[in-house]
Amino acid sequence: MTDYRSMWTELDLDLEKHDALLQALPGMYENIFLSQDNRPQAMAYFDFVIGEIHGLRVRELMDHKASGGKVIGLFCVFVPEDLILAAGAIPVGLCAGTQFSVPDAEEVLPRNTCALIKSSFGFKFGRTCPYVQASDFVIGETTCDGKKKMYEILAEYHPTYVMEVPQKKTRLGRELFLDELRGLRAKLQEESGVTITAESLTEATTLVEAKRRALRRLHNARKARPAPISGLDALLVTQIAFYDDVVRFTEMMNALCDELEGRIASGEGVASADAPRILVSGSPMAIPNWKLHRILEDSGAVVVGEESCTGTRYFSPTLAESDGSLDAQLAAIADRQLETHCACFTPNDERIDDILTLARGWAVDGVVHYNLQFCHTFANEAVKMEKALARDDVPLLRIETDYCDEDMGQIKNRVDAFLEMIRR
Ligand code: BJ8
Repeated sequence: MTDYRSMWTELDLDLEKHDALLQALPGMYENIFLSQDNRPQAMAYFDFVIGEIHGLRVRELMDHKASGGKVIGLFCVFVPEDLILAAGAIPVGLCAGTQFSVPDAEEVLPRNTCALIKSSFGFKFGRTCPYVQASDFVIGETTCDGKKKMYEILAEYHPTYVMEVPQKKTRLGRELFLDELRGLRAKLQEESGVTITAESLTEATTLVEAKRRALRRLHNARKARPAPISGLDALLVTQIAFYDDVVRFTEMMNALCDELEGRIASGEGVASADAPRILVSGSPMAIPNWKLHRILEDSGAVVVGEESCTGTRYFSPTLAESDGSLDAQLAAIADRQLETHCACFTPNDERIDDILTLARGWAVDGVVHYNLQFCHTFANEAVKMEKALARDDVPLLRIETDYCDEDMGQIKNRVDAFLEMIRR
């Protein structure tokens, strides 16, 4: 086992707290992931990545910095990874999914803030995340109110740049966003000393599109009955997509998909063919938030899709072909990003359409709407969604929770009752 202590010291981590965090992970991972039956063999790579979550990947980032490159932290899928890669920098997702860092955040942020925001901020404030410590700066965005106000406070502790995301998918909204992308390009160039050219952007978008294609391939494999992979494993690889090396990740994803397609051809699955098929929709589940999937799959369901930013909203929108000029490529990126149907938009009926399409195409028996407490945008949108699903006769369960374990028993009871109703 490599000793990374000197690297963590160099990153100014709070070593005592960080040790406590790392000690909790292996047992939890073993219980949740390694205990699953009939996992695809190609998951071994992703298990390795998690085993090295604060080790090898962080070492790679530090080596990149030592050779003059930049590392940039992100919190939202609206910030385009391709533009960052085109500046010779490495993007890493910093949205966090653990209760561990929430108490630190609550020393500063209002308690009635969503757990994702508190967990992300708490990692910086408590100096327990090597990724934020390794980042030269972070890029926030004006999506929900909680996030955009948190960035103002975060800026007191870490270099922070905020780009504006429009509230409406209108022509003016698109122009505003395109202008923000130009501003982001200028910022990236200034920080990295690298000029983003048409060629470097094409190279970067090709890599990122290949990663998205591999994620879509996995998503399509989950249409099969029986499901060839658990929802837990599918969620895990999507979470890893936010911080792993883009080329290596894509290669490993395609190896996983080869195996899954072989399983589909031979009728092999991870659950019985009559296991209730569930679509999870709503707030993103940042690593290591596996709470709802674990409850659902422990109760005998199989999760076949995630309509979330750790799911379809991350990889489904495709990048249109352009004439290859820098302007046209930026416009194509703007168009693609604005196809992300986040609840921060108004109106946002396209998201309801997406959920209905997924429910039909993935032969879903029920939808579970996952809402982080104090996330008002998704909570309000669930009202419309409930009506739309009722019209299509698709059962819906609405779960509102945070990162604590205390309500797991209560959620399990509700999930059991929901699955029982589906089975009947
Ligand atoms: S594009 S979903 S990643 S903003 S859960 S912090 S919305 S209060 S994460 Fe998101 Fe971008 Fe939208 Fe996706 Fe606020 Fe809600 Fe918390 Fe959220």
